[in-house]
Order: sequence, then structure tokens, then C-alpha cells
Amino acid sequence: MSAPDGSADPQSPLDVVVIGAGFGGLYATYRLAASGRRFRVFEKAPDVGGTWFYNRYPGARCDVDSLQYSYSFSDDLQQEWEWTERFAGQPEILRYIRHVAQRFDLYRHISFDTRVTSVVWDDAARCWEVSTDRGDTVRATWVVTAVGCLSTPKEPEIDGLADFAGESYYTNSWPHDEPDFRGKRVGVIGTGSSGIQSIPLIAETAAEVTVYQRTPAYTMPAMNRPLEPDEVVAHKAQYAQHRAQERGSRSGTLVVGHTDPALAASDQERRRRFEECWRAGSFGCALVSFSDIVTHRDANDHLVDFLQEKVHAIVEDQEVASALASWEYPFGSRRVCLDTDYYATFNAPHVHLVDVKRDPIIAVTPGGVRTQSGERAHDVIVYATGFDAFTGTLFRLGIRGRDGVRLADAWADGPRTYLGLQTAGFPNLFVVVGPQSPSLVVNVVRAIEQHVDWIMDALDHADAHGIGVVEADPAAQDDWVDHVAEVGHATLYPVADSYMTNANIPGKPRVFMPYLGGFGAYGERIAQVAAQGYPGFVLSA
Ligand code: N01
Repeated sequence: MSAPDGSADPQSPLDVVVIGAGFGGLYATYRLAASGRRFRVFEKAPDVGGTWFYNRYPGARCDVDSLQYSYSFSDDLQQEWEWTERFAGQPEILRYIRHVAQRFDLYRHISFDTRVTSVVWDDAARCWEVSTDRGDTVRATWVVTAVGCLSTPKEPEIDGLADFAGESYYTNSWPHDEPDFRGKRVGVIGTGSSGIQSIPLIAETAAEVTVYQRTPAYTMPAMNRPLEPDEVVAHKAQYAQHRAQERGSRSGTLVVGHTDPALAASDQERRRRFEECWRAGSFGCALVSFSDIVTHRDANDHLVDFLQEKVHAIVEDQEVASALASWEYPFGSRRVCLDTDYYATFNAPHVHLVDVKRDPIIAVTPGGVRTQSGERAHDVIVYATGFDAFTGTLFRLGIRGRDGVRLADAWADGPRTYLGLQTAGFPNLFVVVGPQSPSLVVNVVRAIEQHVDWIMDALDHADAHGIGVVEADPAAQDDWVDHVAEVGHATLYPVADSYMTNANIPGKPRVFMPYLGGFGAYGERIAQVAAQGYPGFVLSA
């Protein structure tokens, strides 16, 4: 993109626009800055961090080990940074992301407080026109969306939300001034990871906590703890090997699975392994404790029976225990949670459970929450009601491809991508950790590096070969969509209603969205496509 004298021509399109400055956008920024390309990054928040910027509710914490849920691109960085806990809390993760942005001088590339409002393909000029709510309009040959899969809050479909006279908070957009729950009657709606992490902490200070549970989550104790200096030294000494193992693994982590089926094991052996995973603080361990846990309902049921016993042993009121463990779907088919004292919290006299499957919420009222059985008074309501996942944020970017087709229309029946990276009809637009890639079912920081590295290689290839347009071939895309569905449906994952199947948003098509073929295998596949000159993509000058 040079003027005749060799300098950058300000009228010519930028090389790249990146949308988002969370883990994904920040790594793309790092790679682009190093490449010498002309680019700009737009971020709607006032700072870096993405999901870790917004989700600052009490107890917000990662459930992948810190030493694995971190960038691997710089050995200096991974050697210097000191994680303090096995599972880092949100403040520590945000400090880390800010540190990365400062250490590599990335802030200067990012326009903060700037929401992208439209991304429109100009076929004549063969570039994208990107507009923002600040009035910027820039043109760029390539667009990289790094907007996260869990970044648009889901508005709970409950009547009367606006009528509530007390304080309302959403875990996914928690205020920076910490709410004070002391002496207050708090209602919490939602029992996914966010609810399960925040409820025990809210209960520490609130006068009364009422948890409205519609679907009970599977959750296991996180066994979080401070990291020992010796184990950190040992891990750092082996970082290269650990990272290679993560990259080649099914889940992008160091969890190693068993290859024998639960259905062929003795009761004693099953119990031994399930207990081991329970004590390890690793739901990933449980998912791969036997080869058939996520593929055979009977095998899965053995684990469910084990977990039911655990809940009944911790929770004193057996009726409450039954409600907390009334799972009607297989373990793992909704995202499993890791918690700290979640079940034990229900032993406190001021913590109550309302099973809204049996006693549905009718409305939020000025004074609290009305269910079929009556009204409960609250001073505060916390909504831990989740996200319009995977596609919610992408659709809100106002993306229009060839012939003005909206991405939302092209994906009206569910996402259609080739390798989860591109969509036919939307040339030169790459999606980082979107639908039909491993994304949320693996260590997402590894997945981000994998995608960004692949995209940067594709841009290098395009530059080296005089290619101006890269677009998914519709036939290759059809094959990939079928493959993602086939692999997903060979497991129990699509059985449950959840954000993974779009089932949490009324009106969205039910489609299982992540790719379950394994992180390492997926990495090999996309690397092979690159090595073979990008079959399945149409490349033109
Ligand atoms: O959201 P969720 P989340 N009335 O969708 C309920 C990641 N994460 O924010 O299932 C009553 O899981 C809903 O009930 P139902 C992680 O990937 C990671 O908790 O619709 N209830 C459900 O119980 C996680 O999976 C970490 O029946 C309503 C809950 O709200 C993902 O983010 C921490 C309702 C939503 O659960 C999302 O987790 C936090 C209604 N109208 C999050 N609407 C860690 O790394 C919704 N619900 C640890």
C-alpha cells in the first residue's frame, strides 16, 4: 500500500482493521505491529481486556490453569509474568492483559471507546469500509474480527425488568464501583459459571440470597490455591514442552485423556477415576476420564450418579440437594463449571433456592421477583443470565458482504464457515475463534494464537503471491459445515439446551456451534490447508 515515492498513501486503504482488543485482538495487534502492515484496531471498551474487562463480578475467575491460560508467543513474557494462583481471578487476568499491551507497546494502535457499526464490502475497490459510532470510516483490504464468543449480554426474557425499584446488576457488565450487598436481600437469576462463581461471595455479605435456578449446572470444586514457587519454576523450565503439548492436545491444555471406556470398567475403577477428577479440580479431567463419557449416555450416567452422591453429601437439606442435582442432560453437554463452595453455600440459613422449572418466574416486580408460588422481596437483583453467544456480537457489527448481503441473513439458519475462519460471500474477512472452530470448548488463548498465526500467514502468502482477495469456496464451506455437524452429533454435546446450541436465545436456529474434532487435529488441518496453497479458498489478484 505505498505511494509512488514509497511512502504510505493516506488515501489508500489500510491493510487491516482489527475489531476487538481482548486476548484475540491484542495478539493480532502484536503480530500486525511486528509485520509493518498499516492497520487500526477498534475496541468498544475504554481499555483492553474484552470479556475480562466486562466480567468483573465477585468471584470472576478463570477455570483453566493460569500457567496454560496465557500467551505463549513470547518466552520472555511467560518467564517474567508471575501468576499467583492456580486459577487466576479476573483482576489478575486483566492486569496481565494490560501488562502485555504495555510491554509490547500496543495501546497506541487501538482506538478505545469506539464501537464498529458497519463493515461493508466494496466489490469494485476490493476492500472493506468500516464505520464506527465515533464517525470514523476507514477502508481496509482485510478485516479481522476478534470480538469473542461471549461478549453480547443476553437480555433475560422476563417481564417487568424495568419496573424493579431496587438495584440491578448483570454479571456480564458489572459496574466498576463494587456494589455493597451488606444487609440487603439479593435475588440471583441464573446458575451458569457466572452465577455459580458469584453466589458464594454475594452470600458472604448479603442479609439474604435467593437463587433462581432454571437449569442446574454441573459444577465441581475448583480446588483453587496459591501457586507454589517451586512448581512455577519447574513449569517455566519446561514451558516450551508444555506449550507444544497444549497445541497438540484435544483441549488446548495439559489434560490427558484415557482411552478405555467406562462401560468396560469396574465400578471400583470408575469411582476411583471420578474421585481423582473431583479432587483434581478439573472438569476436563472428568470429560476424558474414560473414552466414552461424552459419547455414550450410559457411561455418562455413571459420572452423573457419582456427582449426585457428592451433592447430596455436601448439601444438608436433601430437597435442596435434589433440586441442585436434578440434571436432565448429560454431563459436559452444557459447559461444566468449577466453583468454590457453591453447594456448601446452600447450607447457610440465609441462602434459599427457588427451582424455577417447578415454580416459574412470572415477572420482576417493583419490589422483587414474582414466581407462580408468590412474590419474594429483594433490594438487589443480580442477573447471571449469560450471552447471545458466538454470533450475537458478529451480527451487531453490521457486516455486509458481496451484493450487500448481511452476515445475519447469510447465517439465518446457523453459521456457515470454511474451517471456522471465513464465510463465502464475505471475502477478506477472518473470524478469530468464532463458530465452527474449537473456540469455547478448548483453552481459548491457545485457540486465539492458533487462529491469529494462521491469518497472519495467510496475509503473508497473499502479499508474496500478489493475491488481493481470499474467499471461502462455497463447496468447501458446505463440506466443513457438514463435518462440524457430523462430529458434533457423534457426541452427547448437542443434546442439551444451551448457548452452544443457540437454545438460550428465543428465535435463533438450533445449531451446535463449536467444532469438536479436537484442538490439535484442527490445528493440523488448517496448517495443512495453508501448506497446500489454501485449497478450499478462492484466491484472486
Ligand atoms: O451464562 P450461562 P454464564 N429465567 O449461559 C439462566 C464462560 N464463563 O455467564 O439454562 C431464568 O452459562 C440460564 O438458565 P437456562 C463459560 O464458557 C467462564 O454463567 O436458560 N433463568 C442459566 O442458568 C460459561 O459457560 C467462566 O435454563 C435464566 C444462566 O441464566 C459462559 O461464560 C466464568 C433466564 C446463564 O448461564 C457463560 O456463563 C464465567 C431466564 N429468563 C463465564 N435466562 C470461567 O472461566 C437465562 N437464565 C470460570
